[in-house]
Amino acid sequence: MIVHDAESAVLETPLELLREHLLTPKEIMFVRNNQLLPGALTLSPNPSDRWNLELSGLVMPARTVSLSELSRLEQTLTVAVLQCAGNGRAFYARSAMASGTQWRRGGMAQVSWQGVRLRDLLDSLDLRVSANASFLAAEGLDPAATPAGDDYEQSVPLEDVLNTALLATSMNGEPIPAIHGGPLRLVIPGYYGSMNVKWLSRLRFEEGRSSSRHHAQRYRTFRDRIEPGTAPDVTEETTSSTWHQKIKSVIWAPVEEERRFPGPINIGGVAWNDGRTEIVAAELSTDGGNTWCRVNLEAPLSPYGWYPWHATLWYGGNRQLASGGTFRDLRVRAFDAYGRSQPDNGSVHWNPSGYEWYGVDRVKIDLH
Ligand SMILES: Nc1nc2c(c(=O)[nH]1)N[C@H]1C(S)=C(S)[C@@H](COP(=O)(O)O)O[C@H]1N2
Ligand SMILES: [Mo]
Repeated sequence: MIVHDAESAVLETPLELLREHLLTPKEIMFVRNNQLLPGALTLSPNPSDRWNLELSGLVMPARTVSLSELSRLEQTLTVAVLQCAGNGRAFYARSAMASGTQWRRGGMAQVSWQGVRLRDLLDSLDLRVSANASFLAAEGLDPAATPAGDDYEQSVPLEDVLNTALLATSMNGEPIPAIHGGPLRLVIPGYYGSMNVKWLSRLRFEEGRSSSRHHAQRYRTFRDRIEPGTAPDVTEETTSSTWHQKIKSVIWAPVEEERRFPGPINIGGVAWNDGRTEIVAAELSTDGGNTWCRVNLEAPLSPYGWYPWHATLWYGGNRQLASGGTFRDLRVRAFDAYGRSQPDNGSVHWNPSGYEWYGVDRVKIDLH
């Protein structure tokens, strides 16, 4: 793993490992903790048999739900891409460096989650949510990083997630590992990783959004274009939360600066988005973006999953290069059914914290 922070555990998956699996095994799955956790980061802050999920706010009656109660309710299985909103942040440095972990492409994973859909939980426990409740606030049990710091909490639009959000207890067919939020995690397929609150302890149904710094100040992008390197004030009017994942594709083979010799070169990667609109095509350029051709796109395991794509480039060799080698610029971009794609220059969406990078992916390979 690429260790960005060993103390709190911020770990990125190298592409050479990520591309080996359709479902990312827990052993190589990226980790992003905002807090310092006790127990060497591998222990759940509370044992499963004493875990309670508190449901409060604009819901009647307010109550707690134990894990064994959850396990008796109807279970739903979903495959989804979990991606840190900061994945790709390092590429913003092409215009100005954004602050935070310099993730490249490996701050993501595709896993299967199992749990109880929020809608099913409310229906089967006969809970009534007030019509005034527009947001769902989710709180994790991890302590704030400093005594005065805010708890990790996020809110999401209730209506939008009611049928998709999962109170997940299993990942890839086994109990969710503690480091990934076990025993209970809020999983919102299609949403950025930051909204998938680990060690879920409380869900509040509310009229407004969470005032936690992690929600109100962090994990936001500016609605209008801002000058790279500047940091305008963050207000509710000028910024949006990192909720729905933007359409994105990456090249994960070959990897950056990989050396290739005459013969076929297998190029491949994945494309994905928020799962609300089908991805219909991906295009590859082998000449730095001048010309593009369609690549083979495979169906995803779920609308929220990766669409694998691949192409073969024939490299005939070039005697003039025999000694030195030369770089070839590969680029990929995906399109959804609405025709939406990725910006050629991802930095047009520059923001101080470097969230939601979804620029055309570029990889240089070294031809010999
Ligand atoms: N309680 C809690 N949930 C959290 C976080 C956290 O620090 N605390 N980090 C979030 C962020 S920013 C990301 S990208 C994902 C990372 O999930 P993973 O560690 O399972 O890969 O968890 C999210 N959920
Ligand atoms: Mo994240």
